[in-house]
Amino acid sequence: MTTSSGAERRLRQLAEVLEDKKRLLVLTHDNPDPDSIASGWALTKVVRKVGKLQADLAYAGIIGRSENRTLTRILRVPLRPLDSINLADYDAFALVDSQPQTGNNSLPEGVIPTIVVDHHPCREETKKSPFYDVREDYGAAASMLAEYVTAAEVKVDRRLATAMFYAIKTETLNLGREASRADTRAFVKFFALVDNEALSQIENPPISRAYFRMVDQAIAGTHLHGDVAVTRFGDVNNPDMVAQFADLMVRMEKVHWALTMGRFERDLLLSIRTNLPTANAGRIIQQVVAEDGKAGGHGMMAGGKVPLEGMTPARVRDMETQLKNRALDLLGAKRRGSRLVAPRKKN
Ligand SMILES: [Mn+2]
Repeated sequence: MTTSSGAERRLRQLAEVLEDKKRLLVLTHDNPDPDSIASGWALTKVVRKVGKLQADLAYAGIIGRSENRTLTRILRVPLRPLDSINLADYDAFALVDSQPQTGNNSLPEGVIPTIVVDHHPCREETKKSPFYDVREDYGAAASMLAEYVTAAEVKVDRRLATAMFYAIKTETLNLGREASRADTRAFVKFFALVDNEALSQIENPPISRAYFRMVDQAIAGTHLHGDVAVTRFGDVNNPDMVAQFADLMVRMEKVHWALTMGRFERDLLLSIRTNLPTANAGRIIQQVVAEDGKAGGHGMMAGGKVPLEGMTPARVRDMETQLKNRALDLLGAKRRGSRLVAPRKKN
Protein backbone atom coordinates (compact mmCIF):
# COMPACT_ATOMS: atom_id res chain seq x y z
CA MET A 1 0.00 0.00 0.00
CA THR A 2 1.27 3.43 -0.91
CA THR A 3 -0.93 5.30 1.53
CA SER A 4 1.26 5.51 4.60
CA SER A 5 4.43 6.66 2.88
CA GLY A 6 2.43 8.92 0.56
CA ALA A 7 0.57 10.41 3.49
CA GLU A 8 3.75 11.05 5.43
CA ARG A 9 5.36 12.79 2.48
CA ARG A 10 2.26 14.95 2.10
CA LEU A 11 2.33 15.88 5.78
CA ARG A 12 5.95 17.02 5.45
CA GLN A 13 4.99 19.14 2.43
CA LEU A 14 2.05 20.55 4.35
CA ALA A 15 4.29 21.51 7.26
CA GLU A 16 6.65 23.21 4.82
CA VAL A 17 4.04 25.37 3.10
CA LEU A 18 2.59 26.36 6.47
CA GLU A 19 5.93 27.16 8.06
CA ASP A 20 5.64 30.96 7.90
CA LYS A 21 1.83 31.09 8.27
CA LYS A 22 -0.03 32.20 11.36
CA ARG A 23 -3.67 31.62 10.71
CA LEU A 24 -5.40 29.54 8.06
CA LEU A 25 -8.99 29.65 6.87
CA VAL A 26 -10.34 26.41 5.47
CA LEU A 27 -13.21 26.89 3.03
CA THR A 28 -15.75 24.30 1.96
CA HIS A 29 -17.51 24.66 -1.37
CA ASP A 30 -20.58 26.91 -1.38
CA ASN A 31 -23.77 25.35 -0.04
CA PRO A 32 -21.63 22.64 1.48
CA ASP A 33 -22.48 18.95 1.50
CA PRO A 34 -21.38 16.47 4.19
CA ASP A 35 -18.20 15.56 2.28
CA SER A 36 -17.05 19.15 2.17
CA ILE A 37 -18.03 19.86 5.78
CA ALA A 38 -16.39 16.75 7.27
CA SER A 39 -13.27 17.12 5.13
CA GLY A 40 -12.90 20.77 6.06
CA TRP A 41 -13.28 19.96 9.73
CA ALA A 42 -10.67 17.21 9.50
CA LEU A 43 -8.29 19.50 7.63
CA THR A 44 -8.42 22.14 10.36
CA LYS A 45 -7.34 19.48 12.86
CA VAL A 46 -4.58 18.20 10.59
CA VAL A 47 -3.05 21.61 9.90
CA ARG A 48 -3.21 22.58 13.58
CA LYS A 49 -1.23 19.47 14.35
CA VAL A 50 1.38 19.63 11.59
CA GLY A 51 1.59 23.38 11.10
CA LYS A 52 1.14 24.46 14.71
CA LEU A 53 -1.01 27.36 13.61
CA GLN A 54 -4.57 28.52 14.10
CA ALA A 55 -7.14 27.15 11.70
CA ASP A 56 -10.81 27.92 11.24
CA LEU A 57 -13.53 26.48 9.02
CA ALA A 58 -16.01 28.56 7.03
CA TYR A 59 -18.62 28.16 4.33
CA ALA A 60 -20.56 30.44 2.01
CA GLY A 61 -24.11 30.02 0.78
CA ILE A 62 -26.62 27.94 2.65
CA ILE A 63 -26.62 24.60 4.40
CA GLY A 64 -29.84 23.50 2.78
CA ARG A 65 -30.62 19.85 3.43
CA SER A 66 -32.17 19.13 6.80
CA GLU A 67 -29.72 16.24 7.16
CA ASN A 68 -26.75 18.59 6.83
CA ARG A 69 -28.18 21.14 9.21
CA THR A 70 -28.77 18.40 11.75
CA LEU A 71 -25.22 17.14 11.21
CA THR A 72 -23.57 20.49 11.88
CA ARG A 73 -25.81 21.12 14.89
CA ILE A 74 -25.68 17.85 16.76
CA LEU A 75 -22.04 17.11 16.01
CA ARG A 76 -21.21 20.74 16.90
CA VAL A 77 -19.12 21.24 13.78
CA PRO A 78 -17.07 24.43 14.26
CA LEU A 79 -18.24 25.83 10.95
CA ARG A 80 -18.84 29.55 10.50
CA PRO A 81 -20.56 31.53 7.77
CA LEU A 82 -17.96 33.28 5.66
CA ASP A 83 -19.66 36.65 6.03
CA SER A 84 -19.09 36.53 9.80
CA ILE A 85 -15.35 36.26 9.25
CA ASN A 86 -12.77 38.99 8.88
CA LEU A 87 -10.62 37.83 5.98
CA ALA A 88 -7.83 40.20 7.01
CA ASP A 89 -7.22 37.94 10.04
CA TYR A 90 -5.87 35.21 7.76
CA ASP A 91 -2.60 34.84 5.93
CA ALA A 92 -3.44 31.50 4.35
CA PHE A 93 -6.44 29.79 2.79
CA ALA A 94 -7.34 26.20 2.04
CA LEU A 95 -10.03 24.74 -0.21
CA VAL A 96 -11.54 21.31 0.34
CA ASP A 97 -13.78 19.35 -2.03
CA SER A 98 -13.42 22.24 -4.48
CA GLN A 99 -10.77 24.02 -6.55
CA PRO A 100 -10.03 27.62 -7.49
CA GLN A 101 -12.18 29.17 -10.22
CA THR A 102 -14.72 26.38 -10.38
CA GLY A 103 -17.48 28.83 -9.55
CA ASN A 104 -18.60 26.72 -6.58
CA ASN A 105 -16.58 28.34 -3.81
CA SER A 106 -16.17 31.81 -2.33
CA LEU A 107 -12.42 32.05 -2.12
CA PRO A 108 -11.73 35.81 -2.25
CA GLU A 109 -10.95 37.11 -5.75
CA GLY A 110 -7.28 36.85 -6.67
CA VAL A 111 -6.32 34.68 -3.70
CA ILE A 112 -4.22 31.60 -4.43
CA PRO A 113 -5.02 29.08 -1.71
CA THR A 114 -2.02 27.64 0.11
CA ILE A 115 -3.74 24.25 0.22
CA VAL A 116 -6.19 22.50 -2.11
CA VAL A 117 -7.50 19.01 -1.31
CA ASP A 118 -10.08 17.66 -3.72
CA HIS A 119 -11.31 14.63 -5.64
CA HIS A 120 -12.71 16.33 -8.74
CA PRO A 121 -10.73 16.49 -11.98
CA CYS A 122 -7.63 18.64 -11.46
CA ARG A 123 -7.67 22.13 -12.99
CA GLU A 124 -4.73 24.15 -14.32
CA GLU A 125 -5.47 26.93 -11.85
CA THR A 126 -5.05 24.52 -8.92
CA LYS A 127 -1.41 23.89 -9.83
CA LYS A 128 -0.57 27.43 -8.75
CA SER A 129 -1.17 26.43 -5.13
CA PRO A 130 1.95 25.58 -3.12
CA PHE A 131 0.23 22.45 -1.87
CA TYR A 132 -2.41 20.64 -3.85
CA ASP A 133 -3.60 17.08 -3.56
CA VAL A 134 -6.22 16.14 -6.12
CA ARG A 135 -7.19 12.50 -6.43
CA GLU A 136 -9.92 11.81 -8.90
CA ASP A 137 -10.10 8.12 -8.12
CA TYR A 138 -11.38 8.81 -4.59
CA GLY A 139 -15.14 8.68 -4.19
CA ALA A 140 -15.08 11.14 -1.29
CA ALA A 141 -12.71 13.89 -0.22
CA ALA A 142 -13.26 12.63 3.33
CA SER A 143 -11.46 9.42 2.39
CA MET A 144 -8.41 11.49 1.44
CA LEU A 145 -8.60 13.36 4.73
CA ALA A 146 -8.85 10.03 6.55
CA GLU A 147 -5.29 9.32 5.45
CA TYR A 148 -4.05 12.72 6.65
CA VAL A 149 -5.78 12.26 9.98
CA THR A 150 -4.16 8.86 10.48
CA ALA A 151 -0.69 9.97 9.40
CA ALA A 152 -0.82 13.11 11.56
CA GLU A 153 -2.13 11.06 14.49
CA VAL A 154 -5.02 13.45 14.95
CA LYS A 155 -7.32 12.27 17.70
CA VAL A 156 -10.60 11.23 16.07
CA ASP A 157 -13.47 11.62 18.49
CA ARG A 158 -16.95 10.25 17.91
CA ARG A 159 -18.19 13.55 16.53
CA LEU A 160 -15.57 13.77 13.79
CA ALA A 161 -15.83 10.05 13.04
CA THR A 162 -19.59 10.35 12.62
CA ALA A 163 -19.23 13.31 10.26
CA MET A 164 -16.54 11.54 8.21
CA PHE A 165 -18.51 8.31 8.06
CA TYR A 166 -21.68 10.09 6.97
CA ALA A 167 -19.69 12.05 4.37
CA ILE A 168 -18.34 8.89 2.73
CA LYS A 169 -21.67 7.12 3.06
CA THR A 170 -23.65 9.84 1.29
CA GLU A 171 -21.02 10.85 -1.26
CA THR A 172 -20.55 7.25 -2.48
CA LEU A 173 -24.11 6.05 -1.79
CA ASN A 174 -22.85 3.43 0.67
CA LEU A 175 -19.74 2.73 -1.41
CA GLY A 176 -21.84 1.99 -4.48
CA ARG A 177 -21.05 5.13 -6.47
CA GLU A 178 -17.53 5.90 -7.63
CA ALA A 179 -16.01 4.31 -4.54
CA SER A 180 -12.42 3.11 -4.42
CA ARG A 181 -10.64 0.81 -1.99
CA ALA A 182 -9.47 3.86 -0.09
CA ASP A 183 -13.11 4.84 0.45
CA THR A 184 -13.87 1.38 1.81
CA ARG A 185 -10.85 1.58 4.10
CA ALA A 186 -11.90 4.95 5.52
CA PHE A 187 -15.56 3.90 5.78
CA VAL A 188 -14.65 0.89 7.91
CA LYS A 189 -12.19 2.85 10.02
CA PHE A 190 -14.73 5.52 10.97
CA PHE A 191 -17.63 3.11 11.34
CA ALA A 192 -16.05 1.67 14.45
CA LEU A 193 -16.22 5.10 16.10
CA VAL A 194 -19.63 6.32 14.91
CA ASP A 195 -22.14 7.74 17.36
CA ASN A 196 -25.08 5.70 16.10
CA GLU A 197 -27.72 7.73 17.83
CA ALA A 198 -26.39 10.92 16.27
CA LEU A 199 -26.14 9.24 12.86
CA SER A 200 -29.73 8.09 13.08
CA GLN A 201 -30.86 11.62 13.90
CA ILE A 202 -28.86 13.03 11.00
CA GLU A 203 -30.37 10.57 8.56
CA ASN A 204 -33.93 11.14 9.75
CA PRO A 205 -34.24 14.85 10.47
CA PRO A 206 -37.50 16.78 10.79
CA ILE A 207 -38.58 17.97 7.35
CA SER A 208 -39.95 21.45 6.77
CA ARG A 209 -43.31 22.05 5.13
CA ALA A 210 -41.53 24.08 2.48
CA TYR A 211 -39.74 20.92 1.49
CA PHE A 212 -43.01 19.20 0.67
CA ARG A 213 -44.03 22.17 -1.46
CA MET A 214 -40.72 21.81 -3.29
CA VAL A 215 -41.43 18.12 -3.91
CA ASP A 216 -44.76 19.07 -5.47
CA GLN A 217 -43.13 21.75 -7.60
CA ALA A 218 -40.39 19.38 -8.76
CA ILE A 219 -42.78 16.63 -9.77
CA ALA A 220 -45.02 19.07 -11.62
CA GLY A 221 -41.94 20.42 -13.41
CA THR A 222 -40.59 17.05 -14.56
CA HIS A 223 -40.71 15.79 -18.13
CA LEU A 224 -39.47 12.46 -19.42
CA HIS A 225 -37.55 12.27 -22.66
CA GLY A 226 -36.88 8.56 -23.08
CA ASP A 227 -34.34 7.66 -20.41
CA VAL A 228 -33.70 11.32 -19.52
CA ALA A 229 -35.73 13.05 -16.78
CA VAL A 230 -35.66 16.83 -16.89
CA THR A 231 -36.92 18.83 -13.92
CA ARG A 232 -37.53 22.56 -14.10
CA PHE A 233 -38.26 23.77 -10.61
CA GLY A 234 -38.70 27.45 -11.27
CA ASP A 235 -37.59 29.05 -8.00
CA VAL A 236 -36.14 26.94 -5.21
CA ASN A 237 -36.13 27.94 -1.54
CA ASN A 238 -32.66 26.52 -1.01
CA PRO A 239 -29.89 25.62 -3.43
CA ASP A 240 -29.45 22.01 -2.26
CA MET A 241 -32.91 21.19 -3.55
CA VAL A 242 -31.61 21.01 -7.11
CA ALA A 243 -29.02 18.31 -6.41
CA GLN A 244 -31.32 16.54 -4.01
CA PHE A 245 -33.96 16.07 -6.70
CA ALA A 246 -31.47 14.98 -9.30
CA ASP A 247 -30.54 12.21 -6.84
CA LEU A 248 -34.20 11.24 -6.56
CA MET A 249 -35.11 11.47 -10.25
CA VAL A 250 -32.20 9.32 -11.40
CA ARG A 251 -33.63 6.51 -9.29
CA MET A 252 -36.76 6.38 -11.43
CA GLU A 253 -37.27 3.12 -13.32
CA LYS A 254 -35.98 3.23 -16.90
CA VAL A 255 -34.29 6.58 -16.30
CA HIS A 256 -30.53 6.77 -16.82
CA TRP A 257 -30.03 10.51 -16.68
CA ALA A 258 -31.57 13.27 -14.60
CA LEU A 259 -31.14 16.98 -15.23
CA THR A 260 -32.62 19.40 -12.70
CA MET A 261 -32.67 23.18 -12.87
CA GLY A 262 -33.75 25.67 -10.24
CA ARG A 263 -33.44 29.42 -9.81
CA PHE A 264 -31.90 30.61 -6.61
CA GLU A 265 -31.15 34.28 -5.97
CA ARG A 266 -29.41 35.50 -9.14
CA ASP A 267 -28.37 32.12 -10.51
CA LEU A 268 -29.79 29.17 -12.32
CA LEU A 269 -28.47 26.05 -10.64
CA LEU A 270 -28.12 22.79 -12.53
CA SER A 271 -27.48 19.22 -11.47
CA ILE A 272 -26.92 16.16 -13.58
CA ARG A 273 -26.98 12.61 -12.30
CA THR A 274 -26.61 9.34 -14.12
CA ASN A 275 -26.73 5.73 -12.99
CA LEU A 276 -24.44 4.61 -15.80
CA PRO A 277 -21.09 3.95 -14.09
CA THR A 278 -19.03 4.54 -17.23
CA ALA A 279 -20.63 7.87 -18.13
CA ASN A 280 -19.02 11.28 -17.73
CA ALA A 281 -21.59 13.62 -16.22
CA GLY A 282 -18.90 16.23 -15.51
CA ARG A 283 -18.07 16.56 -19.20
CA ILE A 284 -21.73 16.59 -20.23
CA ILE A 285 -22.59 19.42 -17.85
CA GLN A 286 -19.63 21.47 -19.02
CA GLN A 287 -20.88 21.15 -22.59
CA VAL A 288 -24.43 21.99 -21.52
CA VAL A 289 -23.46 25.10 -19.58
CA ALA A 290 -20.68 26.01 -22.04
CA GLU A 291 -19.91 29.75 -22.04
CA ASP A 292 -23.10 30.62 -20.17
CA GLY A 293 -21.76 29.73 -16.72
CA LYS A 294 -19.55 27.39 -14.77
CA ALA A 295 -19.83 23.66 -14.23
CA GLY A 296 -17.94 20.59 -13.16
CA GLY A 297 -18.24 17.22 -11.54
CA HIS A 298 -17.43 13.55 -11.57
CA GLY A 299 -18.54 10.61 -13.68
CA MET A 300 -21.98 10.11 -12.20
CA MET A 301 -22.74 13.45 -10.57
CA ALA A 302 -22.15 17.01 -11.68
CA GLY A 303 -23.35 20.53 -11.06
CA GLY A 304 -23.28 23.94 -12.63
CA LYS A 305 -24.44 27.51 -12.36
CA VAL A 306 -25.56 30.10 -14.88
CA PRO A 307 -25.83 33.72 -13.76
CA LEU A 308 -29.22 35.24 -14.52
CA GLU A 309 -28.38 38.81 -13.52
CA GLY A 310 -30.28 41.34 -15.57
CA MET A 311 -32.36 38.80 -17.51
CA THR A 312 -36.09 39.22 -17.95
CA PRO A 313 -38.30 36.31 -16.85
CA ALA A 314 -38.86 35.42 -20.51
CA ARG A 315 -35.12 35.40 -21.15
CA VAL A 316 -34.60 33.14 -18.11
CA ARG A 317 -37.14 30.67 -19.46
CA ASP A 318 -35.39 30.75 -22.85
CA MET A 319 -32.09 30.05 -21.17
CA GLU A 320 -33.55 27.05 -19.37
CA THR A 321 -34.99 25.72 -22.61
CA GLN A 322 -31.67 26.16 -24.36
CA LEU A 323 -29.78 24.34 -21.61
CA LYS A 324 -32.34 21.57 -21.58
CA ASN A 325 -32.14 21.16 -25.38
CA ARG A 326 -28.36 21.06 -25.29
CA ALA A 327 -28.47 18.30 -22.70
CA LEU A 328 -31.08 16.31 -24.62
CA ASP A 329 -29.11 16.62 -27.86
CA LEU A 330 -25.88 15.55 -26.15
CA LEU A 331 -27.60 12.55 -24.59
CA GLY A 332 -29.30 11.61 -27.86
CA ALA A 333 -32.79 12.09 -26.42
CA LYS A 334 -35.83 13.56 -28.14
CA ARG A 335 -36.51 17.22 -27.40
CA ARG A 336 -40.18 16.46 -27.07
CA GLY A 337 -41.01 14.92 -23.72
CA SER A 338 -44.03 13.92 -21.72
CA ARG A 339 -44.99 15.02 -18.24
CA LEU A 340 -44.14 12.73 -15.38
CA VAL A 341 -47.50 13.46 -13.79
CA ALA A 342 -50.56 14.90 -15.56
CA PRO A 343 -51.62 18.36 -14.36
CA ARG A 344 -54.19 18.08 -11.61
CA LYS A 345 -57.83 18.74 -12.38
CA LYS A 346 -59.57 21.22 -10.11
CA ASN A 347 -62.22 19.58 -8.02
MN1 LIG B 1 -16.99 15.53 -2.53
